[in-house]
Amino acid sequence: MTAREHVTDAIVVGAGFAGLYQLIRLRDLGLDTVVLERAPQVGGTWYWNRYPGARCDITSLDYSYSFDAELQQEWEWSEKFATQPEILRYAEHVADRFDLNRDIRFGRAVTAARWEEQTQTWTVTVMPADRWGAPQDHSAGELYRAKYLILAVGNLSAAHLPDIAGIADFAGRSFHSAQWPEDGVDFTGRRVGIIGTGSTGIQIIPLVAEQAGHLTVFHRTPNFSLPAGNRPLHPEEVRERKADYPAYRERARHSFTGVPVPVPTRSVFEVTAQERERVFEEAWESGVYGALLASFTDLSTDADANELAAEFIRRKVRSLVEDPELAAVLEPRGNYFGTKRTCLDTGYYQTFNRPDTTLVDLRQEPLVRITRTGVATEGRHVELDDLIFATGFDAMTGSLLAIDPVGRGGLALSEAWREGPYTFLGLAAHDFPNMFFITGPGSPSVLSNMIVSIEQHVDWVTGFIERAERDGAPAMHPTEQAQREWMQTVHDEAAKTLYLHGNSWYLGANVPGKPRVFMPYVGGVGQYRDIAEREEADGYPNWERVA
Ligand code: NA7
Repeated sequence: MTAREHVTDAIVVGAGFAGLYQLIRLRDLGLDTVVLERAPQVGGTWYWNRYPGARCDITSLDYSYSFDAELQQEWEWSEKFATQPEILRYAEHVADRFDLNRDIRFGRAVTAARWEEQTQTWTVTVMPADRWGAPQDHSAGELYRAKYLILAVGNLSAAHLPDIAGIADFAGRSFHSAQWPEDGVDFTGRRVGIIGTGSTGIQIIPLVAEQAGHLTVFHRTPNFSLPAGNRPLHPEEVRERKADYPAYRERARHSFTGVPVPVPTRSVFEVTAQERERVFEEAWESGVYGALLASFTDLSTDADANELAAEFIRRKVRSLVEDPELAAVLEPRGNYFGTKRTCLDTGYYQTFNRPDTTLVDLRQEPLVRITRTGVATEGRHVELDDLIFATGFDAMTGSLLAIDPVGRGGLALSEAWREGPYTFLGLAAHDFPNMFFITGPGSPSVLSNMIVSIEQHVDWVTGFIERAERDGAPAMHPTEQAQREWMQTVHDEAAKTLYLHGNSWYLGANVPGKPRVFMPYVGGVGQYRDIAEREEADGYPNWERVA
């Protein structure tokens, strides 16, 4: 391969919300920056996840950038929870408004990154991407070289297709939720099957049920889902929020999840059963991410307290699903409430009251194989025209390890992370100088309002680079000790909670063979921000120059 080479100061991988903001901030520093993006346009996860019903589970007035006062005043959200097309339009608006596209190379899949000891730069290999973002045409590769490499590749961007026997045999149409055709899919009159009832499946199911001739849901673990209570935004509430934005955003930055819900002060055991019910009911109705889990101090830490909330939700499911046998399948069990990301739905449970929707309980009749014409379980064969996989992601590490950067001494990230990810603050890794993660493992990002975390990480990394540039741009990485201690902190924070007991993608539990390590920092975005700011104020004591 004779590759063309481009030299810049910084390379950002990914043009989602993290990459876009990082480009803006690096331009502020006067650095020549290029963004490499495998999709044909900006948006990241909001470009790929175009399945029916795709929405954010954080309210639109929260899930938006705060860095520019005019931007947040001028943009108008239409609903409490924005749809994927609206969020994508917002990303496009930001790209236009700040003239970002001129520094973004679209349709480029990054296939490798290597630290060159001699020149103290990163060399990144890029191939043209196919319509799903995969590299193609290896003869047309390019090389990019820069002092700084920032991986803004997202946490939920490596689609996971389970290893089910016969998966390639299916002769009908099949779709993964995160690789949805750009022009949509018409299911009218068709026999559709869906595997996966996480946040994604729970959004897809009610809409496909409405359109399909018949929908069969292959259901394994029942998740906790709360009503989103979605609705158009009232002009008055928008006006109020916009007037209060500076103070509100500041509260969000120092809150636990990046959404400033009231901090609980009471144990669930301190109140009467009547009061408990009232508080749970209010949180259930609020449609605010994290509200029910944060309604008492001990729901995430005490198994008995958690069970009270879990049982409240099971009662709700029983009241929403008419057939008691179906309700029993759907009642969330097997994980503590909140240890997997709680789903928000619009009419999910009610969908199972439809005569044209069938629920197949894979715990009673395990899935045997996919055939040419449908899905076989131990109990039946379901004939299908279309099959949807809402089976999630190789989360948090999947898209980083797909690039598998090679750092000092030829050390590959996959080797350094053989037993699970090691980072300092989720922002950088020892032996990978001048390379940064935005929302990396070890940061609170996936437990938070992602945009609040993204802005914090990008600002921090920008501050770090600004200081490095002032100091003559030395190659820096976090010390091995700091990294070890941070991962211990991440584990210790999780061990105070019930999170370690959930079979979640936070733990890598959804991908066979993945190291079972709890990856996000659960101490909250406010506490995390304090730690990161102290590191900066103290002059980065946990970093060292590479020799
Ligand atoms: P999730 O939450 O990882 O859900 C994946 C779903 O797919 C879940 O119901 C799984 O069941 C199911 N699954 C996966 N493999 C299989 C097999 N082999 N057989 C049957 N069922 C299977 O992914 P989502 O896309 O819904 O959500 C990811 C995040 O995106 C979400 O947390 C939000 O933050 C946004 P299981 O639970 O493993 O029994």
